[in-house]
Amino acid sequence: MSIDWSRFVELVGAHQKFLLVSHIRPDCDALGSELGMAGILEALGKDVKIVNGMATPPNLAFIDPTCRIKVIGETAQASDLADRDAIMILDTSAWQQLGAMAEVIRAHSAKKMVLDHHVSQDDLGAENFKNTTAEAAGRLVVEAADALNVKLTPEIATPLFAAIATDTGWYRFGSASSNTYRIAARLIDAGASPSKIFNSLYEQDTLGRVLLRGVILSRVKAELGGKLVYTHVLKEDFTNTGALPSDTEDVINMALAIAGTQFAVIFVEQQTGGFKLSFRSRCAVDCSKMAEQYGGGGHKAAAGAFLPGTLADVQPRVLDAARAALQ
Ligand SMILES: [Mn+2]
Repeated sequence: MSIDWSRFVELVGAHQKFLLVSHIRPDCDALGSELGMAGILEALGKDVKIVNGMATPPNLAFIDPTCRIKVIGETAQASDLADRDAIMILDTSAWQQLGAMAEVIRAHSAKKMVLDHHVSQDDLGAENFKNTTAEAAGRLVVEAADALNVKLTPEIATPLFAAIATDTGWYRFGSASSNTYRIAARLIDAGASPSKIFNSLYEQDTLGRVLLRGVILSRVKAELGGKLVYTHVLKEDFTNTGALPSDTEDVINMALAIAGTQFAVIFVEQQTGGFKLSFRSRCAVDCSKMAEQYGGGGHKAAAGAFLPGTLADVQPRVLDAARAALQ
């Protein structure tokens, strides 16, 4: 599916006041694509506003150093956007993903355009510029810059490098092709600093988070010749290390990185008691089926559930089920 860039160029040329929007729970591809596109349109003399349905999360604030991305109902109102003659929706094509901006877009008479790489698609009343084979929306924004003959500056290249980096797991997923690396090289030449971006994205842990990770990893046990690994974290671990409940994210994936591991479980004690279970699978065992036994759910490769009780109550039951599934 290739994009008709000549039509895109025609539409950009025909409009002057742009509103850029992306999805709720904004990630780096959403925000980076908006900021990159804003820089491109401004290089062409356009007036650009960026407003989302949800605030930029604190860990991604670095990408928007001048805080130009606004939030509807908080730092921007629908009445501020009445003068826009074009709305460009980036990195989503679904009403549900637009949050409170969906209402603003529906009610607005501006020309609407979508620039996206997702398969799912609603009729947003827009002209669609979609390439579902693209590894990131940010890559489509680079193509837009080329089509519009806009030179990449550090302000444009930096958020776009971050956008493509995050959607490709720092250029390592199967979606990252040799072309992805060519685009990355161009963005670096234009002023993006991979080391600074990596540091901002992935080297901002708190001491508590690192200490908690150490506690959890020190408790990892392996069974069935290493196929099954599991660990746990208790309420007191959070107070002892100064970590937050959200600091347990990703630790389960570290356990799954042990060679030969096929199934991993982490038992996380909740502040109000009981345990949250997270399952990860790299084999035929379906995590969602495991989780459903305990009233939870998820996907084949990753799922979660909650069980009341102490570790001594919960752990043997779940491990027996995991052992049975793996044998
Ligand atoms: Mn994306």
